[in-house]
Amino acid sequence: MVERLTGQARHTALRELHGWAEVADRDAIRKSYHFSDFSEAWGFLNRVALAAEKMDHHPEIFNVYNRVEIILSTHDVDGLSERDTRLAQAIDELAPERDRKPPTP
Ligand code: H2B
Repeated sequence: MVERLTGQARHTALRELHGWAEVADRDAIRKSYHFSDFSEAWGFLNRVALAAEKMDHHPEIFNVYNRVEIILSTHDVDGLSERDTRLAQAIDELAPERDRKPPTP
């Protein structure tokens, strides 16, 4: 059973992410990625699609040429859940290094 992320668990889960921000008008998180061209952006989206399908959790994807915005939220709870933060981590692993969390020294 998936639950909406609240309180300390939510705070901790969001702190673990890099570059993801809470959406202002709904319970969701968003991040923008930038690529050198459309082909690179679409290559990334192909990998995101495969990861999402494997996790049975599906992002909202917005693409304009070399820009990609991804919004994550869980329909089943009408808000943010651990499924979103898990997918956010997985997406970041597919992203260019500049868009990932810097390694801890
Ligand atoms: N994706 C998202 N973003 N939220 C969901 O609640 C969700 C999903 N539910 N993908 C999944 C599929 C559900 O419909 C299936 C049956 O597991």
